[in-house]
Amino acid sequence: MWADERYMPNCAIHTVMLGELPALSITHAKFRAIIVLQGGQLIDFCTVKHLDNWLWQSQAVSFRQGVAIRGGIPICFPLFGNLMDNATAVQATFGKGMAKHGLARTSTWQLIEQQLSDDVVIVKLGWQVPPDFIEQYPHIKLAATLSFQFSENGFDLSLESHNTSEQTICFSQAFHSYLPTADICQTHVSGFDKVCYVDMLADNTHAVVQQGDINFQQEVDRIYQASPKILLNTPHYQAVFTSKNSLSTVIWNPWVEKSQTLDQFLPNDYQKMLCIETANAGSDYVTLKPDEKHTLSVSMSKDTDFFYHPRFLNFDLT
Ligand code: TA6
Repeated sequence: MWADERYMPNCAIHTVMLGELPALSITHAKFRAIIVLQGGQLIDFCTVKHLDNWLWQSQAVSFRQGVAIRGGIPICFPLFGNLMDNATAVQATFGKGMAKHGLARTSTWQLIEQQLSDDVVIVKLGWQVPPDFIEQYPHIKLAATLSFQFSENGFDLSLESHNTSEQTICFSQAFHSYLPTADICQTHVSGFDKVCYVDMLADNTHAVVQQGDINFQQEVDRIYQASPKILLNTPHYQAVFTSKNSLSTVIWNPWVEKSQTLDQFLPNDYQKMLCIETANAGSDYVTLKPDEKHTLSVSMSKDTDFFYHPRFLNFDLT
């Protein structure tokens, strides 16, 4: 039974200002979350059991209008990465001029729905398509809704895209999730054994096969061609990620040299973060005919029993 926040003093959604940007601060007896309306970007989430921020943000982070925020979960949409690294169908949809990682992460999202209960909070945001997008692509009409569901077990995030134009649209996308670690050298990502990936740092784009866990001893920027259930192992916590309607996963750590080129990124930040990005990216993309919809989702939980359960090895439990 859903309740209104007036009857639930422990549970509330308030608008706060972070630098130049308005954000939704969600307080609940069992969890906390902060979503910046620019980019619809979840930058902070914790539960009573796991009180540290589950998401990483740089100490050099800044909250400025029109500038992508370094941390949390930036939404890359309707393009992941540089246009030229995308499939030709995506390039043909947008032509030249689409900004790296798309426009959604720097556009404003508007609160369209909120539901508060004893156990969960649901927040839905609608994408305000920026005027320069409408001007540049008058023939492309893409509506998008972001849905967050928070609970004491973790959170679910989904991005629904709806093609409201009269032509087919091909786009790429990612939840560019920044995650904290106490030490990147002792951090391992499981779930990708024998999965092919494209190394974005190599000259060629031939797929390489992953052997065992993903470890970090240098810059890593890879598009894995699958979205398995993922276990993140760090020295101070473990987390499980499950996704739907994603056929690729990006794993990224900039290491030393690349760090120096990044905005809002301190020299040693690379030691304390990594990105696990639920995506449709690289050779993978979404095709929507007129009036079709697609929903990309990810869930993050620190209940790792699920990952180790024997049934997990053989069945898709999602
Ligand atoms: O997801 C990995 C990546 O595409 C990298 O190549 C890297 O440059 C990164 O995203 C961050 O991009 P940004 O535009 O936020 O600096």
